[in-house]
Amino acid sequence: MKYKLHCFAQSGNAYKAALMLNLCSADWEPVFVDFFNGATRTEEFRALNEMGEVPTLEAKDLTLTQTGVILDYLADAFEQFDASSVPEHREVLRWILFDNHKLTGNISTLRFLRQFTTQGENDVTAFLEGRAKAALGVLEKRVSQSDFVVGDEPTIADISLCGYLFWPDEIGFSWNDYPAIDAWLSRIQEIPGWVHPYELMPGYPLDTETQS
Ligand SMILES: N[C@@H](CCC(=O)N[C@@H](CS)C(=O)NCC(=O)O)C(=O)O
Repeated sequence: MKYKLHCFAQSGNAYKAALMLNLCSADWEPVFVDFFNGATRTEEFRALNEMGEVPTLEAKDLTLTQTGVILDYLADAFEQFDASSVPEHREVLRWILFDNHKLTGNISTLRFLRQFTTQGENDVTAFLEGRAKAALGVLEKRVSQSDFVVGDEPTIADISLCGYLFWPDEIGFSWNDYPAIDAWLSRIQEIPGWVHPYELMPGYPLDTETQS
């Protein structure tokens, strides 16, 4: 197996890397990380990734972390979903950084609080919802202007930005409120090799979900 991806089904960050591998028809296998039982905080995992995060990608002679870096590496390796010029590459990176900071950064935490804790709605969820909606507004405008985020072909910017967006119910959003995002997500789903995160990575359903 050429690539091992340390991941778990509920991670939209890990999904970005898993989806890219699948869309590129890569020879890869998932390695389950038991995040909900603290696996990312163990010394063993920290020896693999000092940041204690998935996705962590093991290739033949290197270990990569951070979705933006992994996506950029894979785009290079497979010559797919890459930018077609240096200025376009800069644009792709610009959207990946926006995603990490403003979209995924807020939406992942909001979903975690709503879906995987019992704390209910509070000032923190209200704050995160406001930030997530502001970022979605930016994305909505962008994908109403072109088929994909950077031009008319899908790039790793799209793969990054869509990481958490196939769980609208779990986040508490409806794509009816974001028609351009809705259409853009459909275009991504039409790319050969697209698979929903819960089918692509191990660990779904959670034990607690099975019991309920
Ligand atoms: N900026 C990182 C974010 C990765 C991240 O936050 N991963 C979460 C799972 S979605 C994680 O592994 N958290 C481990 C922990 O909090 O212990 C990336 O893009 O790869």
